[in-house]
Amino acid sequence: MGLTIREIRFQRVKKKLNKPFITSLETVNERESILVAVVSDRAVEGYGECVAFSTPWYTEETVESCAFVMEQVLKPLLMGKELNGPDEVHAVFGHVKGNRMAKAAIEMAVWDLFAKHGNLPLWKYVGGEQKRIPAGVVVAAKPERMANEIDQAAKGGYSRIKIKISTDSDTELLKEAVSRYPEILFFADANGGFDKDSFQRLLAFDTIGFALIEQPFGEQEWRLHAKASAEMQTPICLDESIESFEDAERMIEMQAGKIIVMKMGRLGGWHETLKIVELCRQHGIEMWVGGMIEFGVSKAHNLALASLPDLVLPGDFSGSRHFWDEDIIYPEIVVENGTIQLQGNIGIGYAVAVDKADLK
Ligand code: OSB
Ligand code: MG
Repeated sequence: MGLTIREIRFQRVKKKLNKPFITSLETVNERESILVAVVSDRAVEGYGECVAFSTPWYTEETVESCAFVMEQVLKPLLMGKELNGPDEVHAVFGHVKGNRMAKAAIEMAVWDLFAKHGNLPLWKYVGGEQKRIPAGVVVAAKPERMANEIDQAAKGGYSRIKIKISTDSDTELLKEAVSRYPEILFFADANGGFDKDSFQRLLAFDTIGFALIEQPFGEQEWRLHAKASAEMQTPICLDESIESFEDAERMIEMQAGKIIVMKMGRLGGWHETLKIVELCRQHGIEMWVGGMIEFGVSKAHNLALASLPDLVLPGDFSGSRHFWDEDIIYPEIVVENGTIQLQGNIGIGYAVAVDKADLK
C-alpha cells in the first residue's frame, strides 16, 4: 500500500533535566532535541525524534548538524516521494554519507506513518509481541549519590539498574552497593572511559557481580574489547562502537563483545536496526535497548523495538518523570511493578503534545 510524503515538519525541544546526568565523559544538564512530523497524502502524521546531543561527546553528530542535514539534505530527497514501504527511505537516503541520527529521526517517523496507515500499533507492525517491557534505570557512580539513587530505584520497582563507572570508581563501594540487592540485575557502563593504560584497572570490576560491562574502551578500540572479552568473566557489551550492521559483524568476527546495546538513533533507524537484530539472532548475540535521555517519541519507538522476541535483557527504560517534569507525549510513560505497558493505539501509540515542547 503506497503513500506519498506531502509534508515534513521539524520542531525544536529543549528541557532542563530534573537532575544532572553524569557520565565518564560529560555531564548533561539540559536536553535539546528535534521532533520530526512526516505527513502523508491522506493527512496521517508519523513522528520521529532526533537523539543527537548539543555537543559531540557521545557521537560526532550534534543537534545543529542534524538540523542542517535534516532540513537541507534529507527533507528535499523525501518530499513528494511515493513510497511502497518504510524500508524504501533507507535507499532514498543511501547516497548521503554518515549522519545516522539525522537519518534515523526522519526514517522512524515514516515507520510510524506506515504503521498508522496499516492500522497497527508500531510494535505489532515490526513483529513484536504484546509483552510488558521491563524497566531499567541509570545511576551515576558518584560515591555520595550512588547508594541513595540505588535505594530510590529499588523502591521505585526497578529490577535492573545500570551504574555509570569510570577509572576512578570505588570498586569496594560498588561491590557493597550491588550485594545489597541480590534480586536486582546490575549493568555497568564506562562510556569508553578506559584505555590501554587502565586495562588492569578494568579487571577489578570483574568480581562485582555486574551482568555486563558496557563500552569500557573507545569506539575504535576493537582489540582492547576483544582482549577484555577473552580475559573477563563479565560479558562485554558494545554501545558506541556499533553504528552499523558492519560494526556488528566486526564485533562478532573479532569476539570483541557478547552483547549489543541497540539504539535506533545511533544505528540510523529501523532498517539497519532490524538487520542487526537478525544478525544477532543468527549468532546468538544478546541484545537490549539503550536510552539516550530522550523524550517520549524516541522512547515509544524504542519500546516497540523492545517488544521483539529477541530483545530479552531489560533496557534503559525509565518513566517520563524520571528525567522531566513533563514529557512531550500523552499519556506519559509510567513504570508499574517494574514494567511498562505497550500501548494498544496505532503507530507509536502516544499523542505528541508539541505545544509542551517549549523552546525556552
Ligand atoms: O551510554 O548508554 C549510554 C544516555 C545518553 C547517552 C549515552 C548513554 C546514556 C545512558 C542511558 O546511559 C540513559 C537513559 O536514557 O536512560
Ligand atoms: Mg552506553
